[in-house]
Amino acid sequence: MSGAMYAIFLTGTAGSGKSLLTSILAPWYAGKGSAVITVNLDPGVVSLPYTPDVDIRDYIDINELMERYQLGPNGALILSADMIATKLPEIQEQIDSINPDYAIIDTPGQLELFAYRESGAYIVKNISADAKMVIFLFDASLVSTPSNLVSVALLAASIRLRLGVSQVAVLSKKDLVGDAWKKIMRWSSNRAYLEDELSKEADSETYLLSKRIVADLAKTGLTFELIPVSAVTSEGMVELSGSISRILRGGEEVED
Ligand SMILES: Nc1nc2c(ncn2[C@@H]2O[C@H](COP(=O)(O)OP(=O)(O)OP(=O)(O)O)[C@@H](O)[C@H]2O)c(=O)[nH]1
Ligand SMILES: [Mg+2]
Repeated sequence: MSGAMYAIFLTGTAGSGKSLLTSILAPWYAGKGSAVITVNLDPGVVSLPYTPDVDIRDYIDINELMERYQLGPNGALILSADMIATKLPEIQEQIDSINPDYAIIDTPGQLELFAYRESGAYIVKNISADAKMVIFLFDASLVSTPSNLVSVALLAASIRLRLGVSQVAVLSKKDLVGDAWKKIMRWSSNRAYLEDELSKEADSETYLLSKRIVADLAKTGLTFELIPVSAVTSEGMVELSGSISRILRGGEEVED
């Protein structure tokens, strides 16, 4: 063991499967002999499919915020998201005291609260780890049309710019969509095919815009090579952990 600590943030649209993937990534790495912890950064979550080793809810109580500041649920969510950054010292101290090889960090369901306000970018930038990366989940049930895929790809690119760390793109919930994942994979890996399918689906204005977006994403290297994964059947975990290793360890494949 090298002694390095790696931080992996799970991001994606609401309900895309961040928490469930967190719950299977941790035992996956543990099964390879790595020391791994889960970190919940969602102050508003009621129940989780795993027991977090470090939990922002120990420091931020959303019900108390609602009462103390007379806020509705959305106001409390915004305030709690903004408060996440102020709790970084406590979170960091807890992580350091465990000193794991991997910290799997589950982020709030409301992507825009985490990624577009200051707190999320602050946490990603300032958390202390030897290497950091983001897994962005493309929900297979959401990217069911070519233009939906382009919209979510644009969101992923925007998260890449906001958070400023390398990203692995996952097509989540593969088991839920029958064979449709194959078509999604073909759209995402073959630009000419995607453009052709876009031209059939969308009105001409949407088509031209989508085509420009796809071309620009490709040009800037902000492409999305999706890894199809199911957190229910564990399909795709070998490929996903391979991609994670390549990013975290700068290309070299290292035995755990
Ligand atoms: N069949 C199937 N269901 C999944 C998979 N991943 C997640 N789900 C289900 O999708 C729903 C949302 O999953 P979560 O893991 O809570 O998603 P999330 O991104 O953490 O959601 P929020 O934090 O609320 O935004 C749950 O009912 C999960 O059981 C998967 O790979 N396959
Ligand atoms: Mg969640």
